[in-house]
Amino acid sequence: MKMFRSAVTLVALASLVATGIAQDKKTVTQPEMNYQAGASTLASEPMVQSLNPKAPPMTQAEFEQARKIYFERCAGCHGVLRKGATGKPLTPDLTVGKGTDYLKIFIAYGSPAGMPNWQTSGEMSEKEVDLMARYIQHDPPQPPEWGMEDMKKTWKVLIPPAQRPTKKMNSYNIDNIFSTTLRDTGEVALIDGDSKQIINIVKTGYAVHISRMSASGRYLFVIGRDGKINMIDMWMEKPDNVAELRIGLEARSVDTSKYKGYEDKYAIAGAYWPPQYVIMKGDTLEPLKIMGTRGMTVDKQEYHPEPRVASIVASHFKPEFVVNVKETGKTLLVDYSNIDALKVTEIGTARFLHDGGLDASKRYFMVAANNSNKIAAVDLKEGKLTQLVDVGKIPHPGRGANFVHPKYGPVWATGHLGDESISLIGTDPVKNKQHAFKQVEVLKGQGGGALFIKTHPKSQHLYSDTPLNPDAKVSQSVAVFDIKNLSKGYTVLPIAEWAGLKDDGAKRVVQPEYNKAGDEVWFAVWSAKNKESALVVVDDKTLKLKAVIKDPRLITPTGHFNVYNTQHDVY
Ligand code: DHE
Repeated sequence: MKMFRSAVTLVALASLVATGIAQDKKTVTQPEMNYQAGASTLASEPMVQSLNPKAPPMTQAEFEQARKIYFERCAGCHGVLRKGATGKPLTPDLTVGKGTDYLKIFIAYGSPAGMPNWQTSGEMSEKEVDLMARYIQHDPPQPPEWGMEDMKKTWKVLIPPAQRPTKKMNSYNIDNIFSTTLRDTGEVALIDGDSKQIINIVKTGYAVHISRMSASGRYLFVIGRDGKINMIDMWMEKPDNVAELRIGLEARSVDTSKYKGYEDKYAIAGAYWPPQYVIMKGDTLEPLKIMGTRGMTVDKQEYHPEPRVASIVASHFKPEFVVNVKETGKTLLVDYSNIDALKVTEIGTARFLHDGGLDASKRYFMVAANNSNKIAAVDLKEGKLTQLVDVGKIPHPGRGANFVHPKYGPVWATGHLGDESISLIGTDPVKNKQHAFKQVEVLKGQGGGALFIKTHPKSQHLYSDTPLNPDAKVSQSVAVFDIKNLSKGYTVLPIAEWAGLKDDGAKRVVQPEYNKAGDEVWFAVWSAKNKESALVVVDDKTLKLKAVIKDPRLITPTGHFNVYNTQHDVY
């Protein structure tokens, strides 16, 4: 292995490499890179290794170490099989020709197109950079598949339906319970929204991504990053797990059937790896049907070997699940009325589909295609794409926010990771046809790095967080707009400061979430697991601090979901 010659040559080469690579790649912002680069749970999975004779030699131990780093740091952007997503493809046909020195510079210094500077930022040592430069010239090791047999081995019905309560056994106001992810401990905290007391800390998969309610509001479903679903019965004296199942090796989404006549009948979950979705029995999580998502992309119509399942929502118009496939850019309407003869309507939208939510009428699913800077509006009644709407850079709505705009009628809003804009899209094709599915107004928020935006039918405020903004002042506060007077601009609420935390954690303010009444807004103040975190509750009328929830068990709180609002898709 040649050693670097001098700092001067190195910098010159770095800039050459960076420019060359930037030319054939869209610019990606740093907040988005950091966001996508979350750890994959595949790092600990056994994989088959195939050594490419053209690639530089590596010992087995080096290969294993590099593989672990790859899945913890790189797979989120470059893909499990290194076919590329937000980041470039890194398959040996492309990397071997570039050579180790070139790749080392690229990894060490990053690129203006958004590749992080892993070595100069201090996140990787020179030795690790060398390891990674060699690793990506070898064939990507393939993680195992996860079929019915594997799934069934992980399936546990802890309390069978017949042994569960036949009526509510507690005195909680279930509608106002919050399910809060405790990201790094592999738990969720169930918090009584009325008393602000923790009801139970429930063991789950690692880093639960989202919580969703069954149609009846009795069962809570949470999915870990590691693909483990837990089903929690809210009727128990102390709500707790009644069933669990691992649907894949890495996952982000879960929902349950909500169409009339099918309430609580089925659950569905989508996996990042293997690329598949699974329909389960709604009361036991028994896996019934696995469907793969590998296939052709919407634009170039090329085969993609690992199209991850992003957001899933249950339709209120038909017995259908709306399954959004990231890398192929397709929205699937999965008809569950006969799962032995499953009908899937495939709607081409745009790449890469990520998160989204329903409009106020629940007829349209608004989903972010973050690599195309578009929102796709999918009509769940007619089963077709209504419009692709151009918005700001890298839209990221969470489930978005619905309100009646004084001028444009009903709108749905999204913030953006890549810029400070907040896009408002008209959603009423009946009374406000001229504004429907157009970006009718752009508000200026605090900055890029926005993840979640929220309002409530009873509120006249719109809240936008910015947890990934590089400026701590911005990531630790939230912007609030007055819906009746949007042109006035926003008010900043210093949520992290209000939390009064004892140490200097990141204190990122994440995800506004209303209580059932729509008069309180909850925020997570998220710091690392060895630092204090909290939940902060704001009075929506006065915009003043109402409560701070602190508890040594509230470690790394991120998403938090109010039972009633989640059950009824109120946002
Ligand atoms: Fe999320 C929603 C994927 C990083 C917190 N996130 C979603 C959804 C997807 C997704 C597909 C939509 C699910 C649905 O509606 O069915 N998230 C990803 C990623 O791939 C990504 C970029 C990187 C990763 O490695 O996971 C990522 N997400 C994050 C975070 O860093 C956050 C802030 C903390 C965490 O848990 O890691 C985070 N994501 C959330 C939350 C939601 C979410 C709280 C639900 C929002 C809602 O209102 O429904």
